Amino acid sequence: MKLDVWGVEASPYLLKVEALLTSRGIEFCRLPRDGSRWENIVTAWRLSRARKHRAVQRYPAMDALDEYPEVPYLVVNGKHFQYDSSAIAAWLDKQYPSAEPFYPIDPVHAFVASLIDEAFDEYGLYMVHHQRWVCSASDTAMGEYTAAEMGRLLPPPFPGRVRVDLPRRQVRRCPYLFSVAPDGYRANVEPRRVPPSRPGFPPTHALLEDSWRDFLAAMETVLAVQPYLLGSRFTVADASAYGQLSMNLIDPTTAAELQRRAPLTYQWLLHIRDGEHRGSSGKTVLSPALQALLDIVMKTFAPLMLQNERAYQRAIGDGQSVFNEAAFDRNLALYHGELRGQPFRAVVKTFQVRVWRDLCRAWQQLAADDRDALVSLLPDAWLFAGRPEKAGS
Ligand SMILES: N[C@@H](CCC(=O)N[C@@H](CS)C(=O)NCC(=O)O)C(=O)O
Repeated sequence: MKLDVWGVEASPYLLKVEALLTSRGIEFCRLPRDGSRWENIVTAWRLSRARKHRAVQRYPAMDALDEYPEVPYLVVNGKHFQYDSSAIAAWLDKQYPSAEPFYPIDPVHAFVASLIDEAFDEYGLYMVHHQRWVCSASDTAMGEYTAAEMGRLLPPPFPGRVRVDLPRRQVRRCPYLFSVAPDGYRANVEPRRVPPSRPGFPPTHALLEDSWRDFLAAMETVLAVQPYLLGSRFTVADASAYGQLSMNLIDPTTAAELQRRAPLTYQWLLHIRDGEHRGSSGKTVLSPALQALLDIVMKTFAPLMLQNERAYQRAIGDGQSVFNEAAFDRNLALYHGELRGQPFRAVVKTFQVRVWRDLCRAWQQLAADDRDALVSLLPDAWLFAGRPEKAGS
């Protein structure tokens, strides 16, 4: 079987999928960067046709709550496509059976691995997107990287447009990705690169910056005592933490701050980027050093997902049928919430409903003893049981 990835350096999920493949010693090419123009054109055409016919698969099954992303995709034998980085990890575990799977065999460890994986995918993304377009606004190299990669697919003058237009688009999308500037926010960049505020939306810059610092401090605590989040071997939790945090390695201001604040994490990101995690092995463990990471996950990701789920229920009850970015752009399916004592306003995201339901289902499927063991590690574990207590406090 021939595996390739379709995506760009700027995508944290692409970096995650690459780290998974490398960890298993699977050879692959990154398209379009490493493909010939012809191979890239054929793959782009096949992918767009597969997306149109809903033939892109998510392992083990598609879910109506999911949306196809722009990137990344796993390309199987040049013509079949898989999406969703977490599902790809599960698919790799099935296709390339290993005694040391990305999803640990121990159900408690597997639950924690999924929780960390999804926390980085859904909340970590907001922190690192904010780092790129707000904290590294004046020096991110995202536009240059993506233009160079897309230049392997598109002829001039399109890559030049990508370099200029894509950063503007990503800055415009900051509020959709939870980063809302205070009114009158200024930055030393061209007007279309100034991170936007949005009427009626409380500012969230401080919330996202505090969260990023807390996640990094928690990573440092774990990496001071062990090589990976669940012990001596690389799991889906590491893949996701790596994907999100290493996205900022091409954002000089953030990369320098990351190295200063979290030197162990910075070295760890380079170690995985350079493929040195390949073949890591050993039993998974839940070490006490993981506590700070679990605490911050339960203070940010979990209450956000619960509030999104509840807003989804209300919106469905009101007859709403448009969600995600399409709704955000039309001021539909919005809700007010609170995270770490800070108010926010967001749009209902159906793919996050799916993520949260999967986690809650996994929680329910744990044996009662296993759940009890986790309750002492996960503050507010009741959130997974969906009891009607107050969320976001
Ligand atoms: N759940 C997906 C998420 C992928 C994703 O969100 N990709 C981003 C780019 S990194 C995307 O396509 N965003 C929509 C866009 O840019 O239009 C995964 O884990 O692979």
